[in-house]
Amino acid sequence: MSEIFVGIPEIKYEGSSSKNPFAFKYYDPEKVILGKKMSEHLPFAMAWWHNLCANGTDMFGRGTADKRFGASSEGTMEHAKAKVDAGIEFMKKLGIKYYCFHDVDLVPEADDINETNRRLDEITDYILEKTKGTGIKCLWGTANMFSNPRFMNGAGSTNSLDVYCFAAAQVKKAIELTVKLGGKGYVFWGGREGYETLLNTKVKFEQENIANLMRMACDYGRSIGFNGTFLIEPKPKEPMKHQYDYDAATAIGFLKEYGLDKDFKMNIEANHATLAGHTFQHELRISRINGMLGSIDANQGDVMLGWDTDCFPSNVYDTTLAMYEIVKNGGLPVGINFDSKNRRPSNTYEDMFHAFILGMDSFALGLIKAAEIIEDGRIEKNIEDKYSSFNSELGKKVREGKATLEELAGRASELKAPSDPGSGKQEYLEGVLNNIIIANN
Ligand code: XLS
Ligand code: NI
Ligand code: NI
Repeated sequence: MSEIFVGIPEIKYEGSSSKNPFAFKYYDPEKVILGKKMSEHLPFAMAWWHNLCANGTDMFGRGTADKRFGASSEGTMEHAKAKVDAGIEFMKKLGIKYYCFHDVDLVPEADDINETNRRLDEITDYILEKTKGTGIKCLWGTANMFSNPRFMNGAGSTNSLDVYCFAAAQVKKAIELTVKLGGKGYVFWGGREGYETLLNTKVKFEQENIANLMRMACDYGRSIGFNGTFLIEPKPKEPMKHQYDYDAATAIGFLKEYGLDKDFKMNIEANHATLAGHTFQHELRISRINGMLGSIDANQGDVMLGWDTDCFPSNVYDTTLAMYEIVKNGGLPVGINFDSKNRRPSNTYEDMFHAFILGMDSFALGLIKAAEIIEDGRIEKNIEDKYSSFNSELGKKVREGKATLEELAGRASELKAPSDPGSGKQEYLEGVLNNIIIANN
């Protein structure tokens, strides 16, 4: 097979002083941080859809990037195979070991689901053949239950039993493919699972149907040997006005309500967090403290635009605080998927590589800085000190749930007025963070 990304070399680590546009400045896979190699801390994945399918088409104009990768036309099995060839060469050149996919990213969808499934079997055989001996595997798979017009009223939340059966069939096939490709996770992102108006919607009915679909997915997945993690990817809106998996807290509550919390964890996407009015770190923290942090979709939004722009992550403050949560979580059971796309005018093969170099370096630098926050200790010590009044005898009783209102009221009465709870020291702490992030690397 001939080279597709001609002239683009394997991307190597050269250090922060390198000016080579095709080199990593911070991502050094072999470097050991907090006792683990960077490559183990950062299980990076390529999103099939953004990298190999998206060509820059937007609501106002046609595509700007040629993603045929040598195939004579788009929407054919020849093109599907060219995408596999391109994807593998791309991952090899960057040293990326994982990819994520939707069923319809891999092949053009046929009018008959049986033919679509046959195409999926053919392409996944091809992927397995081409990745043999490379160490490249699937990170997670999913079914696209939002693009086809049949899902206009929802997939798991649809009003139509026929459509519900098609959602089930796609989930079944996508789990089978995920297992076949060695995937560690299976994702539900509920793009159409929500509503436009309550004037035509039975909310409880729809939520119960979604939960039943997820329960069937777990039962089926476990029955065919899927030992990985099922994931919900919360998003508050877009495409629907209101989506049921609004944010991590909402999705975790839903999983607990329907007894799915043992099989599922969260796949947190940075840009979805900001759409929900949260920081990325907030969503990671809420997931982590509930034992539900499974995977991340790495990208970033644009405050000036305000929609899911899926930009490649460049903000090192955000990646540092994200990696802090991930390190504190003991790593991620699944991994780090770049659910990110080039901006429309960045339309060359070189731009595809620059985007991943940016994203991988931003996370590598975030990891380095997160380790420094932990080793430096000032921020964590301040938090310990802030809550230290609970180390007293009475404080311990409260923590253990053994105190009574009478006893606490008795202490308040003795004190007459409480002591000053102490400064939050926010500006001091932000200065410490600056000091750590800006210090030389
Ligand atoms: C869309 C989502 C989607 C999921 C996978 O906003 O991020 O790309 O990650 O269906
Ligand atoms: Ni995503
Ligand atoms: Ni998204």
